[in-house]
Amino acid sequence: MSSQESGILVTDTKAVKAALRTQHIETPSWAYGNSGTRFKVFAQQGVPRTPEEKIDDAAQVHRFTGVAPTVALHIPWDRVDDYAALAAHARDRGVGLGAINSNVFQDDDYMLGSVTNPDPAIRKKALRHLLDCVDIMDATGSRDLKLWFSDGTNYPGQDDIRARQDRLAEALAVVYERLGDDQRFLLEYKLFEPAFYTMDVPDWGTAYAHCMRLGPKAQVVVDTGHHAPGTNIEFIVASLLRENKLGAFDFNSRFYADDDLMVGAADPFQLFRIMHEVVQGGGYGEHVAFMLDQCHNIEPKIHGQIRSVMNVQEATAKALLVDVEALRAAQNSGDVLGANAVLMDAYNTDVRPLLGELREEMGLDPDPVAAYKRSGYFERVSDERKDGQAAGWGA
Ligand code: LRH
Ligand code: MN
Ligand code: MN
Repeated sequence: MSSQESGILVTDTKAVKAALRTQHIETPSWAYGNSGTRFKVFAQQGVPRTPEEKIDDAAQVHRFTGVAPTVALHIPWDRVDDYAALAAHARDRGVGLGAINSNVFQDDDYMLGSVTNPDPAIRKKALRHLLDCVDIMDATGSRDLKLWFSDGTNYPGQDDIRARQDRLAEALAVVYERLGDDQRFLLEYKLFEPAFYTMDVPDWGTAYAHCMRLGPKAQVVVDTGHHAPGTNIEFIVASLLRENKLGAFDFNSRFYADDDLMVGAADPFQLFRIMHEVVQGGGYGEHVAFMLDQCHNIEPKIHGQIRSVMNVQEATAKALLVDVEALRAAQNSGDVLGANAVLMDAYNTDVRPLLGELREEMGLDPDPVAAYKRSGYFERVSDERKDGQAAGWGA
């Protein structure tokens, strides 16, 4: 959407802004509650006590960024009696409910696995939960069911690797059959943790193989924090897009493992490279969901979510600025450094003024963080939520 003329980047900013205006970044309900590491959960002021209050906070992120119109739920962390009423509450606050995240990792029963557990009774219980989540999707109008399994083994010989894959395939097939025409499941992989010898869905290859067998309603989700150090995530993104199997991202940053830090904080260049593949691979649209999967353990949460949304926007804007014609020409003529320079030109562009303009055109403050701070929301809810139990992991 841009062209290089005598060293100056000439850009069709209108087209870039139009594309950015339609961006949809989903925030996770669990980002608003208390969180921590396995060593300590630090309680913060003003933290929501209920799923409704988490939605209220998510609505603030949308109010100031204009591109975060949905919030993902995690079940049973966000258990309520009436999910249709929760969806109505969200609508009332100007947002919608997004992906339903299943949780088959918190019960004592799941010590040796959920859907891959050697005990059929526990497998049945886990499957029941996944099907219950689809019922919830029916009530909330959610399209996506996110499946992450903590299942795996710690010791060689502990269980049969192939039998566990068979049990997984069996459960996934039942869930797939239960999905409505407009629903999908997103299968998430993770290299390690909590299991350390084998995870049952450790990588995109395993997730892809299971999804491929089932059909188009089974898609892979790439959680950016779930890879070995040095993994070329943009290659995975490009490959999944080629196969029409990239369903979503769980965005976050990592230095070492599943750190769940703010997306774009640790490695904004990697985020840009990922977004470049998304844009070039035809993944920029509602069929690839951009979700945040983060926890703000030491920083303020709503502010942290606003920053994260802005970080994704900035990386996207840069990816949209890549001069594709110049890139192709350089690539096709074997101009290695010329091609690299085209990408770097886009990456090194300061897109903050463009995003400020876009926000003004959308009727928003150009500086979402400042506007949020000025709004007094945090002070108000800190006061209102003084009493009662703050929501947090496991709540
Ligand atoms: C697992 C994971 C998965 C869970 C979330 C809380 O590490 O990324 O997406 O649902 O964290
Ligand atoms: Mn995740
Ligand atoms: Mn994770």
